[in-house]
Amino acid sequence: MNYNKYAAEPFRIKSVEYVEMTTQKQREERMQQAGYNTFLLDSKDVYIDLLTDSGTNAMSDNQWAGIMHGDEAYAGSRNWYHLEKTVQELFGFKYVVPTHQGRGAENLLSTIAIKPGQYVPGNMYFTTTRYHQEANGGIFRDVIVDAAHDSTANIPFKGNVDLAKLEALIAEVGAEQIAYVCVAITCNLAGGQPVSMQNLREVSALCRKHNILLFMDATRCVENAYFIKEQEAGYEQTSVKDIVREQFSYADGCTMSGKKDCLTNIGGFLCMNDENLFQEAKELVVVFEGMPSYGGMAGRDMEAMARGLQESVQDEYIKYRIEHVRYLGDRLLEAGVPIVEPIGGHAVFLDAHRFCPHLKQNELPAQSLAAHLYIASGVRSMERGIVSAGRDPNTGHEHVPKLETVRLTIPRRVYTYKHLDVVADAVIHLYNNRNQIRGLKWVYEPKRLRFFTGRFELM
Ligand code: PLI
Repeated sequence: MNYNKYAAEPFRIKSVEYVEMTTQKQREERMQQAGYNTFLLDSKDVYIDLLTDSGTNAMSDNQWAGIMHGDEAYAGSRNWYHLEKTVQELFGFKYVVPTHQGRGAENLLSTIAIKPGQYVPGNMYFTTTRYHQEANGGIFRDVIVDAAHDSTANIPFKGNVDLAKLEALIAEVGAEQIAYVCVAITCNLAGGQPVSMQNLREVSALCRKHNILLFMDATRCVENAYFIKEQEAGYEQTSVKDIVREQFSYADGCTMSGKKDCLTNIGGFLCMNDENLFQEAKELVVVFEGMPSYGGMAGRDMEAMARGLQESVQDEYIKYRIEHVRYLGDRLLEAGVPIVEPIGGHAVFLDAHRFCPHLKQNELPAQSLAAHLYIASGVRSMERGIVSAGRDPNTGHEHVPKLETVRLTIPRRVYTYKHLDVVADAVIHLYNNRNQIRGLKWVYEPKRLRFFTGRFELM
């Protein structure tokens, strides 16, 4: 393996956080106490935490300095104006509404834009996004390309919308029955797979032809932009900053979780160009989040986000970010471990179907694999398979996704390449002993977003 092909960190480390090591015996106990759900482990019991890249970013000295410039006024904070201006400049939308995190923005958008019984097509579901759509009477329809459901299809831009599927839905239900189209850039559950600029352009043209709104889930839009620069003809010389802005030029608005690409630990926002929608969102934000000049964020957090956004679009940072994740994936591929290919933006996804062929999907292979990886190594990961997919709210039937994965999610600017070696060695060791991984069964299934707090026991 050629280690030199991966970009080095474009920063140095000023502050460190010690983590505790545990023994395998301790971890067996902790995992059992946590009901074999990695969400229910205590952070102190985790050595390398790859549960999520959400809110787990390390901030820069410049962002920490911004924290001291927090203006904590209840209304009209100067940090809000800084954040609003930064988002308008980088994303190009007219209006911005702050929220406490991404799902706050999803709640506002779903409430104001969906009439019960309307469809919301999207490029594969995301848990909280679909929850809010369905809670407002919307019907989610997956219109992602088929290849996205196949972990072995190693082709670029697997997050793309299949235009034929979208056109067929419009013909089937009529444009007026579609609340809006939601395109996630990148697509998280497909493996952090990007959407090409050409696809965004085509989806936008189709939506405009039928007078349908197009909203993007901007959560990992900078990672998406880097893939476009790297892999889409004609963008090699374009800056990531310009690509980010072009992406959004095809949309009517976006929801954003500030906890990922914004390089902060909390926050989010909703953007749009339509003045009426903006008025409605502003009326509603005060009910759920707070004044339209903070939306659930502290002034200091808005300042950190404004500064983080500027840092996130620096070409050297985002190149390092993508290559850092790719390094872990390449190490696993080299050892023959089955993962979702190509390697996506924020995480490496283990393919639990191929990792644990001795387990059926109702034995919850990904949930069990995540639990066993923790027990073996202290590395925390997350199930992204049948447990996360949940149930259809109308029929009560379980969704059965083709992808049954464990996500090794890399926080931004937190772990070194050596940490990733520890993770790779642990996964490879477990893969070589995969027959010992036993199935799990439910002992407590929550009614909503069941993966967060569900409990299991070994079969
Ligand atoms: O966790 P929030 O509420 O700030 O954002 C919700 C959200 C929306 N869209 C997408 C694509 C996400 O990935 C997302 C949150 N993701 C989490 C928490 C994750 O672990 O992937």
